[in-house]
Amino acid sequence: MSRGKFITFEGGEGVGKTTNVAFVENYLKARQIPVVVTREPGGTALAEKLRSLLLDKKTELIAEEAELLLMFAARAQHLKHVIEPALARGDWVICDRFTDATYAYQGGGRNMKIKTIEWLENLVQGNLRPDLTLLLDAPVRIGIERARKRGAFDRFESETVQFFEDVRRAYLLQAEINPKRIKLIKANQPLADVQQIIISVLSPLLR
Ligand code: T5A
Repeated sequence: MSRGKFITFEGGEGVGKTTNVAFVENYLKARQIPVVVTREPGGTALAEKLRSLLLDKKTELIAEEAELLLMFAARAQHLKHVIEPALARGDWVICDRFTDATYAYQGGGRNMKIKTIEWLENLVQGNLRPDLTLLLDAPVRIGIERARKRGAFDRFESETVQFFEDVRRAYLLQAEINPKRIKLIKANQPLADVQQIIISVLSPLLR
């Protein structure tokens, strides 16, 4: 049994990650590929509790260091109990956000040191990195408009436009640093066109 592939979706608020995670899930299932769909922060009972704390606007003011550590605490649980076992049994894992989000939000948005994030990444993940990351990119305004239609904002969605500009810049930098792994896809085009590009990016992994 060969190891499964690990695919992550990334991007700012409302760019279409969840929509396209479902699209790829159906696309792979139609090809008889066993798929586990999951998300971060979250994916296990404990990690989902941490997600609720992290997203809840009513949680006490969270120190930046605590936010960073809670993201990696949730990730450690998720890797150990969901992602690693799934990949080991040959399933593909599609994850809605992963560590690039930490570089973007805690690194870019909160200005935490990249070296610290790298250190935690190595501690929690060892050598594990996604096989493919689909970075959906759109102007901040478009993502916020799409997310707004969904209703009340969570703790992150309530941040300033400047915060999201910083997040976007950090994501684009991640793509520049990791051009083999991260495929940048323009998300401000019709969904059918976005999904056509996603299929073309996925196809080398299917061979
Ligand atoms: N976080 C997370 C960190 O700070 N650090 C970390 O390490 C991690 C892992 C998680 C929050 O946690 C933070 C970042 C986040 O703020 P989340 O729920 O995963 O939150 O992230 P959100 O971005 O809030 O998720 P959204 O559901 O808002 O955005 P999606 O999933 O990108 O967007 P989606 O698919 O729900 O689409 C939004 C709307 O747009 C439409 C869809 O139909 C939907 O209505 N749409 C399009 N419309 C037109 N054209 C297209 N091409 C479209 N694509 C989608």
